[in-house]
This record gives sequence, structure tokens and C-alpha cells, in this order.
Amino acid sequence: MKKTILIIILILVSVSLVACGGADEQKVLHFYTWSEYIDPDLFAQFEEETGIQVVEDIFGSNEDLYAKLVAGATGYDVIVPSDYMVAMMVEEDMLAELDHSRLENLGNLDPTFTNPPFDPGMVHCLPYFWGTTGIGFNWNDWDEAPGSWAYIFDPVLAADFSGQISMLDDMREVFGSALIYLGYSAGSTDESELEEAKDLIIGIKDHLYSFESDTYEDLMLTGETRMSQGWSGDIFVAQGEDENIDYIIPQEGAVMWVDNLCVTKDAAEDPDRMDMVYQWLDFLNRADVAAQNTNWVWYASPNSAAEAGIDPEILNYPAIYPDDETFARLQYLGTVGDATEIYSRLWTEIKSE
Ligand code: N2P
Repeated sequence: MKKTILIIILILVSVSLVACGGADEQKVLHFYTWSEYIDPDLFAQFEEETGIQVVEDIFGSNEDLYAKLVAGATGYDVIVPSDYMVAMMVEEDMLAELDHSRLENLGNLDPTFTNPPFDPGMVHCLPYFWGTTGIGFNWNDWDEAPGSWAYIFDPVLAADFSGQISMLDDMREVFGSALIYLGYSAGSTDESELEEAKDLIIGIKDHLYSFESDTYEDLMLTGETRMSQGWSGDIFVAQGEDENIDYIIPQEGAVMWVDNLCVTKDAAEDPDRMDMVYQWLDFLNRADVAAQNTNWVWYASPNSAAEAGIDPEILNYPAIYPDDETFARLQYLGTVGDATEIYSRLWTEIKSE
């Protein structure tokens, strides 16, 4: 009898210990980002140094990220919107302000990126990576690189790879490239230009394998696709597995973007969450960490202190760190204000065609 009582007491004590969690409760930070956009070893390294576990969740486009937050998703601490989306989120008061005095490694950032037009003075966000949106291709199919958007947007040329071309599942990126090919601004708000771009995209839709943003580089590796509209680093990572895969910034020009580490308003309400946020941001901004991260993702880093640790092959790669002549052909997507509705309507038409 005594034994039974003892066992019951023991069970009750252990249950209550588990329920309370005690002082050992796992600290968790929620990071909402693009696919394959961080060296996964950095999660373990950060947890070892700080005891904070980072839980990663993936979105496929700025619009998906925005829709999720607007629909009321809570729990995300650090998110990674691009330039124009930062501007939209700031305008809609969706981002926390950063206390720069809590970020020791801010000085590592290249001054080119520390006063961006979409968030002057980095009041809300820190630059994470930047890159371009061009064409991925396979050298087995070409003697000369396909240096024009015509290889995707001209239906006669696209027919050569019918069913083997992918485009990003990303409204602004798809319109951006089409508008550049047509000679318009990548962030046009002119309805007739946007209609023309829509017709162009619908005109080649039958030749597309899919609109795909998360695994398109894998489709190139398996050979299911031979060409893709894609982001520089993703395609270079695929090149690491198959040297015939390559990336080009077309002659007509291309979109460039800066993705940023931003903090949700939701996190800002909780000082404990903000403690973790500042540790995470400062960790990612450390020179050795930023270098390791670039060496894994193959995107250009806005962290100049990291350069010493970045693989020289990456630093000297003109499609990653473009020369002045190429740079002059790059455009930001930019905010489009109310024209977002036109984009969404035309994008739906494209998707449902
Ligand atoms: C990485 C995606 C790059 C983000 N897979 C483009 N803004």
C-alpha cells in the first residue's frame, strides 16, 4: 500500500515538472524565409552558442508572405521580405522598429546597403542577401549562352524547349521579366503595358513546365526542365551538382532585389522574443557567419566584413557580383501602389488561362 502511494506521488511530481517546463524550457525563434536561403549548419551553431532553437518556415513569394501575415498569422519573429515588400509592410505598419544599439555587428554592413530607399536608415530591417532574376540553362543545349529573354518569351524560340521551361511562381517577378523584355520598366503601373505583358506570358504558357519557385533548380538537375527563369544563387547551387547548369543575366536587363531581415509587430510585443531576435540578427551579421552563409547560398552578401571569408570564386563571379556595365542593366521591381490590383487580376487570368 505504502509503495503504491509512493509511486502515485512520484508520477504526480514528474507530471507537474513536465507541465511547468521549469527553467529549462526550450527557447524558440520562428524564422519565416525563402527556401534554401540559409546554411542549415547555422541553426545548430546558433543553438549551441545561445541555447535558442530556430524553427524555419518557408514561403514562395513576397505575396505569399504578405497574405499570410495579413490573414493574421502570429508567432513569426523574423521574416525576409524583398525591397518593395518592405516598403509596403512599413506603410501598413506591419514591421517593428529596430533598436540599433542592440546590434553590435551593424558596422559590418556595406554602406551601399545601409540607407535603402525602401527603408531609409534601416529603421525596420537589415539587408540579408541580394541577387538577380535571370535565366538558368544547360550548356548541353547551347553553343552560346541564351543571353536574351526572347528564348523564354518569343513563342517560336520557346517552342524549342516546349514543356521544359519553368518560370517563378511569383507575380511581380514574372511580370518584371516580361516588362523588361518588352522594353518597359520592371515595375510598370501602366495598365496597357501590363496587359501587353500578360498577353506575352499567356502566349508562351503552353511551353511552360510550371510556375515554380521552390524546387525549380531540382527540376533542372533531373533534366525535367532545360531552362528556367530563376534566382541567381539557386541556379549556382545547382551548378555545384552539375557543371553544365549555368545562369545568365539577359542583354535586355533583369530584376535585382535585396532581401531583408525584418521583425514582426507581433514579436515586438514580447521582450523575451525581442531578446532572441536581436541575438539572431547580430549572429547573422557576424563576419564569419555571413561569409559561411554566402558560401552556402551563393548569393551576394551586403556584409563587407564577410568578404575576407567568402570563396573567391563567388566574389569574382560576374553574375553574382555584376560588373558596372551589367549593373546598369538591373532594375528594382519597386512599389506599384494601387496597381497591385491590376497585377493580381492579370496574374489570376494568366494562371487560369
Ligand atoms: C532563395 C530565394 C531567393 C529569394 N531560394 C529571392 N528574393
